[in-house]
Amino acid sequence: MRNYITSRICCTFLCLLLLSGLQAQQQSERIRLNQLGFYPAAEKIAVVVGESQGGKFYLKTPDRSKTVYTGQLSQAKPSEFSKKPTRVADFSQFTNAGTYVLDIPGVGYSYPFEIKNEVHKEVADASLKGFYFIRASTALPEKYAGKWNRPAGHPDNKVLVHASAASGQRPEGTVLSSPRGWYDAGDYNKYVVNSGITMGTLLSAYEDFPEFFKAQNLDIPESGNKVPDVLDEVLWNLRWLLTMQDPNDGGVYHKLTTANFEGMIMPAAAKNQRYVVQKNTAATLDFAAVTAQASRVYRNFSQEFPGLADSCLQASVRAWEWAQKNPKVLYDQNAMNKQFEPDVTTGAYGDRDVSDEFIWAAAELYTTTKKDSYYTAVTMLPDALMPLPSWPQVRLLGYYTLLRHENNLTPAAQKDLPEIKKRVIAFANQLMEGSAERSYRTVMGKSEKDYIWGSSSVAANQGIALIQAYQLTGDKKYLSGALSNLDYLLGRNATGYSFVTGYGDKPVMNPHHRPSVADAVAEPVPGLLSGGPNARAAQQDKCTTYQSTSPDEVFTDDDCSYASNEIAINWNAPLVYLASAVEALQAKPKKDM
Ligand code: G3I
Ligand code: 9MR
Repeated sequence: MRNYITSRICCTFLCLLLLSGLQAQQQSERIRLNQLGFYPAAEKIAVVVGESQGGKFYLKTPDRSKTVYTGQLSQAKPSEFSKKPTRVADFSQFTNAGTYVLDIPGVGYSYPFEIKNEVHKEVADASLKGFYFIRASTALPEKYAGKWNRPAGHPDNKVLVHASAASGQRPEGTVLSSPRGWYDAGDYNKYVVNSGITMGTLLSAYEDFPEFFKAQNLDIPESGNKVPDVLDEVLWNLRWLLTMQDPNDGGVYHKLTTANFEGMIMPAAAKNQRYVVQKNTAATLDFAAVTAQASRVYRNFSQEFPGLADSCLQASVRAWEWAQKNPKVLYDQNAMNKQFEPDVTTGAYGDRDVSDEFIWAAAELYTTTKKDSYYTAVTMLPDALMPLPSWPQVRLLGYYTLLRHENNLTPAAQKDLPEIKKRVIAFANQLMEGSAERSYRTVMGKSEKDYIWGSSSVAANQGIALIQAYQLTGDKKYLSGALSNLDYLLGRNATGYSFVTGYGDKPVMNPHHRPSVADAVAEPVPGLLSGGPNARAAQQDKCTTYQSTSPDEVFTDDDCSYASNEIAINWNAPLVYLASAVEALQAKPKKDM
């Protein structure tokens, strides 16, 4: 009996000890890392945020029974924006494939993550498949869309010409058919300007890494034809885009939209009248750029798509000519609403400077046709600025294209190429500056200005610029920099979220995305990139659930938050580029990653 009691006491004591041990070490969201994992030979960084005692960290098997690597946490350092203490755990030296957790005494242990080749393959595929999920004018059958299947919405075969877009041949109220395309974002409208950079980015991803995309299978209805899925997907939007040009004069409508945003309903339930609105120079030039690039790319698939490349080029040239005649027609929604009925209150995408759109369109038309007249029609290097690509800033898309085709250009461009190359590398160096000393060790976050509406696309577009520099120089520091921003998007950031729906242990769950809100599925539509922290988000969308005012933390995983947690095609496209590029490059690196 005494033995029994003693053993019960011992057992209880042991259990308590074990329990208290377990309580002390719990999974901790304070350990910020790429929640998917790392390539074996790449840099591997985690950041501990908040007070911690420092000392050693342990890389362990997921059950924490075995330690495979021990390292030293860095000195504490205040985060640049919130001033919270941060420490870095760098375990880059450990290269063995497997699944692990980081165990940090006094803090807890991390989400499990993998070290393996192709660690970003699934997210690269999913981010492109995200475009399939936001196709307009079609049903998504279960076979391809799984539990996110839905009936068709927005046939867009009875779209009206808005008063702002009326012309002699197409007076107000003319009925047009303009089906297909992708929904822009959390809303259901289709905007030419934003389609421009999106398609340009996806087509450039294909032009830069064709082998990667040729091997990809997204399980979309067109998979299995002889065309890479990325080009099938882009074609869904291209077919729509081509209908946005007025065949009578070559000008391009700004957008296809309802007068006001629809409610948070499914596509099939959204029945409000849709319009095409005012032609303008930015939309027309973005159209010219993309159709010129498409002509070049789809020319290699002329058996599958007879006539497509020629139609694209013809459309591009006509758009270019319209813009030459109408170089300063800006889209000003407020001014438009003073003049025409009904008022249009959906996304404005109003760009006040179209000089970069001229550069991009000229670069694409020139590269496709090799006609010097396009190149010389613009000042290709008007100043030393290198603005990061975004929907109103497309100059660099033109530069990237010229560099990509450098061996196949005429002397007109050849003379500028060394300077353009120099500027892209200098721009990459500028982006890299200070990233090794920054608390999160990412290129993203150098300035508060990185945290704008759609900041995730800032991180992804910085990544693309760094990939360009890597392609030009072969210097692996640029590739590491690009990867640091992918790490940022997948969890190594001040919010602790993976910004890609469906990927990571703590992914965003409640994006401002109508189907994700309105369907009966708990999980949001997968593969979509949330906009991310935005210093001014609270003022912009008036959501009341923000927890912080630190620019890198102004984010709320709440569907009220369109200024920090919407999704959008021009954010997903650079994610596709970045994730696909690092995958392609790790499979066939110029040097070790
Ligand atoms: O141009 C100024 C710049 O001069 C200034 O330095 C900077 C400081 O923040 O602001 C710049 O303007 C910003 C503009 O984007 C251009 O980047 C505005 O403040 C900012 O409010 C604006 O946000 C845009 C937002 O629509 C509101 O118009 C986002 O870029 C854009 O991605 C977003 O797009 C919406 C569509 O309208 C509708 N569909 C959904 C989509 C995603 O949210
Ligand atoms: O849903 C809209 C989103 O796509 C836009 O980015 C955002 C800003 O233009 O506007 C959202 O719509 C909101 C509207 O502006 C104000 N009323 C509430 C709407 C959605 O909840």
